[in-house]
Amino acid sequence: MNKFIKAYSEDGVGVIQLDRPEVLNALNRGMVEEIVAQLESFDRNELIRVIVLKGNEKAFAAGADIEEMLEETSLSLELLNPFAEWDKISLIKKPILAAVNGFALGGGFELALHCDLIIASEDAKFGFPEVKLGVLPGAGGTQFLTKVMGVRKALEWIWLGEQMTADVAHHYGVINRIVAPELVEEETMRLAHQLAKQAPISLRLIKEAVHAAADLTLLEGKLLERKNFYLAFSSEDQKEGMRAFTEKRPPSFRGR
Ligand code: DAK
Repeated sequence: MNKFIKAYSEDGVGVIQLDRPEVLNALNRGMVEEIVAQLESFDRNELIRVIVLKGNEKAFAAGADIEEMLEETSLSLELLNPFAEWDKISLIKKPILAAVNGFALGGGFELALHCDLIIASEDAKFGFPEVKLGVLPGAGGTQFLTKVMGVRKALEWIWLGEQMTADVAHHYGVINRIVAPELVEEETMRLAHQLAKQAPISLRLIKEAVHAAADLTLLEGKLLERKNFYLAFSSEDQKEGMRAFTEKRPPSFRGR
């Protein structure tokens, strides 16, 4: 039984709602464990094709739980290695969409950056306030933001610890879409259902190849893409997609 999240599914879309509204969805260890376990469960579930992560109207997540962090020591972190849990998010093969209303700060921003697409409200606020707490982003923030914005802009935002508006985040390619606050969930689900109709194997092979582009040389990336291209040809969905085209009907993909 989950204590810090709610999870449900809707026509092939698995939804995870962060649910600690009294602390703006501050991420404690238990909540991160529940999120990761639920992501892995959706990833294994053949009926789920796309995953949505959302918060509430005030916050996606206002960072890691500061009360909990206060108790940490270098040794407790080294021994527990809580970041290993976060690494599991990067291993999820299905598309993950973040629906962001309000604050996505610190670990909350990092959680959104672990997602493949980010849909945000006009009044969403993104940022890394860690510098004001005497630490630094630890769940990949310095790496994710730098890969998207470049060194100078990432340094400016992470050093100053200021909150970025949705417009600025959109300008730098940090988020995909901006919509009115009351439409964030609707637009995210619309996009999720649209993706859920695509060939699931294509989606996962594309996700792997596109994410790899950030780390590989052009030649290495092209070789990975090619391997995935060959792999797609052993799926029933490839036959179905191409046959449907020649028969002038919409394809019906089964993820096989
Ligand atoms: N932790 C704990 N409680 C929090 C919280 C947080 N991060 N953010 C908000 N709250 C609580 C507030 O204390 C307040 O509780 P009560 O006073 O009502 O008991 C309640 O949520 C409502 O917050 P505010 O009253 O402050 O609401 P406002 O609208 O006035 O302000 C705010 C919203 C987002 C600007 C403000 O709450 C704020 O500055 N929050 C803290 C932002 C922040 O510094 N976040 C932490 C960044 S460091 C790790 C993985 C990841 C990380 C670290 C370790 N491991 C795996 C080990 C990540 C680190 C971070 O995220």
